[in-house]
Amino acid sequence: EKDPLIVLVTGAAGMSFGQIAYALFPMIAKGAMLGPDQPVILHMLDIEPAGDILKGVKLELMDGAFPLLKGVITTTDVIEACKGVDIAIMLGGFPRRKGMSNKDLISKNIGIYKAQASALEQHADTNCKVLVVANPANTNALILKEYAPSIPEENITSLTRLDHNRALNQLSENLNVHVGDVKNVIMWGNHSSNQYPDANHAMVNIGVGHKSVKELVADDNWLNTEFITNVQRRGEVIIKSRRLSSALSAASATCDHMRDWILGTPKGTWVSMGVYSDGSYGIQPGLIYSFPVTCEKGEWSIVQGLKIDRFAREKMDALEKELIEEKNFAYSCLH
Ligand code: NAX
Repeated sequence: EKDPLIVLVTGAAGMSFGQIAYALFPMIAKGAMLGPDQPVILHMLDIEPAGDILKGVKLELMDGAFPLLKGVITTTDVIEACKGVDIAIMLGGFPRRKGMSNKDLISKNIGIYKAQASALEQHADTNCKVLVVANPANTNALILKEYAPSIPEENITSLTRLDHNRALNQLSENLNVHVGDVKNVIMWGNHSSNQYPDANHAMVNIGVGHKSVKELVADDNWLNTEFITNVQRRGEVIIKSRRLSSALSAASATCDHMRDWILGTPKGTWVSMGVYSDGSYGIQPGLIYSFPVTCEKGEWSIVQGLKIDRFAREKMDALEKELIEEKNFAYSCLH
């Protein structure tokens, strides 16, 4: 049997907004994140007022009698939470209240990400892999990187997989094909209300090979209009109807992100991840920017050489600009 991996989940009580953690734990405990033969130990961190809730969730996890789950620690102490961690899923953060701008949110989250980054740097495994989900996810990841300089920069990523999966679903509905037969959309840049799903390179499995989405779609214009707004607004639609924000789809996307990163992407398939920009596609190095990536043996690499049309270029640049502004603002609060 493999040695267990220690998985930290922050925001583990899922106290208010959508409660992603509550949907995520059974997935992790059943092997959906790290594979059906990989035992795990969970470290659940939340803030003091959520301490009791954490204990309740732990009781339920114990009652799940999951064969892969080798231990559960609930804590409100960031250092205890980070000890020996192999994988860190950052769901915790200051929640966006009505009327709060992105800047307000960034300034509220800086202190939190600074403390958690230092604790990870000092107490986690040296090769710890980090996924930031809490918003603003790209910039939170950047702050984390800033305060955990000894964690390799390629180990710090942010989530755009939920948007990626939503885009796959939109294409599948429009083309009336199964979502499992659609691949290679791209989320470029920032997880924000201006997010850009790009289907220019997306493919559909038609049984005897693949056809491009562009070839199959009845109205070419749809890809640059409704398709984009449908993906952008999906979160709001879900909040209206569920009265809570997306949780099971966010948890599933979180598992997809980590599983593909650690166990590898299928041949011929790429996924979207917020990663440290190396200047690919002319994007400023040093931003956490979402790119199409393939993964092998626990390492991601950015898919190179895709042809970018003018429409996509403008969107990519606008999202880069947004991230530069967030970065500059965050750094002005730091230094
Ligand atoms: P919840 O409000 O249900 O849970 C967040 C938890 O974080 C709460 O239990 C809270 O007590 C805790 N927390 C706050 N400060 C903390 C700290 N300093 N240390 C540890 N825990 C702390 O939110 P949920 O719906 O689970 O969403 C979690 C985060 O994911 C939010 O920031 C949300 O905006 C973000 N999302 C990001 C997505 C993405 O695609 N990147 C999509 C889903 C999600 O909306």
